[in-house]
Amino acid sequence: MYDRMYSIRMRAAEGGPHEQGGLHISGGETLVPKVLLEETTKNMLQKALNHSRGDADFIQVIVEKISSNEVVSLAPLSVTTEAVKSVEEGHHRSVEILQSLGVSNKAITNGMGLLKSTTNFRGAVVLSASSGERLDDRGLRGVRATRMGWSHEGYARWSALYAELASPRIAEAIVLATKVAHAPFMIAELCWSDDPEYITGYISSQQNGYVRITHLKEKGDFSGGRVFYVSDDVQMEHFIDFLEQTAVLLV
Ligand code: WAQ
Ligand code: MG
Repeated sequence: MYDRMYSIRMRAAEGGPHEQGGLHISGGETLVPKVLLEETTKNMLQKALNHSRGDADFIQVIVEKISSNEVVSLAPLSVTTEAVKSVEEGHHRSVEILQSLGVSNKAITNGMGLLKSTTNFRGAVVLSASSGERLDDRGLRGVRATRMGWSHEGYARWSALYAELASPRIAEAIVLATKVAHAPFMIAELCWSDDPEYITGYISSQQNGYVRITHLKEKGDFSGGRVFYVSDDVQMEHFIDFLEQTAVLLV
C-alpha cells in the first residue's frame, strides 16, 4: 500500500556528543517514503542548527529502510486543550488527570520531580504507575520511541481538522504520544519540553487521548522530559521493543 518507508532520526548536542557530556540541544524522529527522504533530512538538520537551546556542534542523522509490511497504521489520538493561568494550576490539573488514569500519588510525585529537575534525559523515563519506581535501566539516555511518523494523507487530514495546532512541534508530539499510548502495558505519558521557550505540555493515554495543558513551566526554564507510566505486569523487554522497533505510521 505504501512506498518503501525510511526511518530518519536526528540528535544534536553542544560541547561534543551526548555520551561525552555534550548538552542535548535537539532531537527528532520521522518515517517517510523515499520521495521525501532528502527534503526531510534537510529539515531535520535545520531543526538541529536553529534551536533555542544552543548552538549544536554535534549532529547525528541516521537513515534506515523499513520494509513496508512491518508498518503499523494508527489514527492520531484525539486532542483537547486545557487553558490554565499558572504553572501551579497546570501541575494541579496534571495531578488530577494522572490520578483519574490510575497513577498513584507517589508515582505522580516522582514523575513530576523528574521533569522539574534540570537533568535532561535524551529519552523517556519509565515509571511504575503504582510504586513510582523507575523500571528502565537506561540511565541518562532513557528510552526513546523511534520509527514513527505521519503519512502524507494522515497529516493533511489532521492539520485541516486542527489547523490552529498544526506546528511541527505539536505534530511530532502527537506522533510520539500516539505510538507510545498504543504500547503494551502503557497507562499514561506525562511530557513537557526542555525548550526554555515552550511551556505547554501534555498528558496522553489511549483512554483520554492527548490532553494539552497550556502552562507546565515558566519561560526560561530548561527543565523538561517525558515519563511513561506502565502497569505492574509490564514485560520491559516487550515494552521497549515496541517503542524502539515497531514502525508506526499515523493515518
Ligand atoms: N522518545 C522518548 N522520549 C523523547 C523522545 C523520544 N523519541 N524525544 C524526546 N524525548 C524526551 C526527552 O527527554 C526530551 O528532552 C523531552 O522528551 C522533550 O522533548 O503544544 O517539544 O522535543 O501540544 O523538547 C509537547 C507539547 C512538546 C506540544 C514536547 O518535546 C503541544 C516537546 P521535546
Ligand atoms: Mg527538546
